[in-house]
Amino acid sequence: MKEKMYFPKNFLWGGATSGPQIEGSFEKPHKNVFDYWYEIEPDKFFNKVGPNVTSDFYHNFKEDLKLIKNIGLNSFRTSIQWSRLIKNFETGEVDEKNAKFYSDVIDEIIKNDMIPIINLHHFDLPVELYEKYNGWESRKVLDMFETFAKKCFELYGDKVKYWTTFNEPIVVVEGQYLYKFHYPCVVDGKRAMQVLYNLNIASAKAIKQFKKSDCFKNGGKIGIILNLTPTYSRSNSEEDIKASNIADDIFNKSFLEPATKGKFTKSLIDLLKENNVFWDSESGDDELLKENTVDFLGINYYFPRRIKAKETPIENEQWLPDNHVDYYDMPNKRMNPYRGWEIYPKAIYDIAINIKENYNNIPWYISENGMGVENEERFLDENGIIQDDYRIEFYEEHLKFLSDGIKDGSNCFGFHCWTPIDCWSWCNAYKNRYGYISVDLETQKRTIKKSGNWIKQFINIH
Ligand code: BGP
Repeated sequence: MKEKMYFPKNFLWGGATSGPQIEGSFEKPHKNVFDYWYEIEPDKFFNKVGPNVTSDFYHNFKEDLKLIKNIGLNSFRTSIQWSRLIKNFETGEVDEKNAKFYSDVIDEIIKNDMIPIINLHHFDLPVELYEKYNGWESRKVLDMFETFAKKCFELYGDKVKYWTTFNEPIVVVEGQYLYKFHYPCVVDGKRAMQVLYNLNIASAKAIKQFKKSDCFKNGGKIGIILNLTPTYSRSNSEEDIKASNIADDIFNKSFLEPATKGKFTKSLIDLLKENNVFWDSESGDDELLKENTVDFLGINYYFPRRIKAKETPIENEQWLPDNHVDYYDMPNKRMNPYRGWEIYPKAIYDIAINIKENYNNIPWYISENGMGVENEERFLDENGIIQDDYRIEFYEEHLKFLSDGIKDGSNCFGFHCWTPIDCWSWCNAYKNRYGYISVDLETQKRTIKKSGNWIKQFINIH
């Protein structure tokens, strides 16, 4: 018999998505970097499907939220698109129609007895802020982000109690400045490290505004969502461990430490200084970081990071993180072949214990976990229901390790799937589907998959 899993009372069972991945770009006053990239290079997107319509949440949100509630979820995360809400980035003047749209969405989440978690940035920098000011490289853009955050707290702080500043900020650094999967696809280690620093400052600035807001005074909480990809060293050799510590410093601790402890690790600072890629800062930044740490963490977990000492020649003329580390292709690892990501559920337990032991057991939740699979129509049964048993198995295994972490004292308050309803996935568009509920792109028809019925039951008995 399977051991019973344990999840505390009032656990948040939910699902996550983001504005740019569901809404469609209807009626937006500005374009974000993905809207623009699709316009100039549609070939970069799977089957040339762009962000224009996505799952059309803009028009369907009432029905969608009802469906999500109907599969038993009690909380829901989405993001407010900066490029949708704000008309004038300098003054923070809002687009009234879109301000009402987000207000209606939040009301509807609450009406369906779900707790809204609202995120402020999900890879969706307004493109003109890149073209005019170099985006996240510029302090001016950080100030504009602070203005946007303040506006959001003013507009919706009376209804939304859980806020997050950024989703996976390290992915912005990776995508825009290192590995070319977000527009403008720059490869520049020094600029990447400046952006890494600036995003931490932007998050602290938003938190500073939050702490001045009525929402905070009334008990609201603010966090950040990090894809803490646990780093595993190939062996215990000194060289492998050194490389894996460097990867951990650059890709995990670079946001985790400032967000929770208000400062960067000394080892990261030393590494960047030694390599002449240390960032520029302004006076007052250290205090800003120190005074504006998060109340909680959202952790997105998909796959582990396996590292070995650098063996391949360094091909770059400039400094890049990969000059220090090689990725270790572990034999016999379990893979999700569609997304190309390793499946390793135990990492969730390791995350739980790491937070407990090294981060003061700060409240946290799994803000994304899920399995993207291509061509799910293969699994349609005679009633037109996708039999996604692989997804059920994936979730059961991950939840088992989460439950173990909670039993061992980790302060986890929720589990959100990625994602309740199939949505658009950046350059992969609709290639891999993640939802408990499928979307037919031709008709926009929604159908609950087998996993949607499973999660409802699972929540019921836990
Ligand atoms: C996370 C992002 C999501 C989502 C998810 C699935 O990193 O926060 O936006 O897209 O990954 O990944 P993908 O869409 O690349 O398959």
